[in-house]
Amino acid sequence: MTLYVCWGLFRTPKPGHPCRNAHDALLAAGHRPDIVRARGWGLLPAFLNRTRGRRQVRTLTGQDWVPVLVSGDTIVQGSKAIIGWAQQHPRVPS
Ligand SMILES: N[C@@H](CCC(=O)N[C@@H](CS)C(=O)NCC(=O)O)C(=O)O
Repeated sequence: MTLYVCWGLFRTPKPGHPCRNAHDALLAAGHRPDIVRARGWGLLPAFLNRTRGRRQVRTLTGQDWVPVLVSGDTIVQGSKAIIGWAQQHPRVPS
């Protein structure tokens, strides 16, 4: 499972940093996603946004916004959708 985030998982005042909120929800559901930083900035022209993470986000979703979760064949874009997914898919211990 991979979570694409912007520059990191820093904490901000409420309503909180979307990437951090998504990560917290995944942890609370028992997941330990690999983190890929997209860096860059979506409002910059594409040629200035050539990090590996950002290229992958574009390829996966056709847009630049993170967080994006990839779990198997499932792609979930946006913190609220990821939080909902995490609540519905708690990790089942093996
Ligand atoms: N409503 C979105 C907002 C997400 C958001 O603000 N993402 C920022 C990073 S924290 C972003 O992708 N900004 C554009 C960019 O970094 O290119 C959500 O909750 O997921």
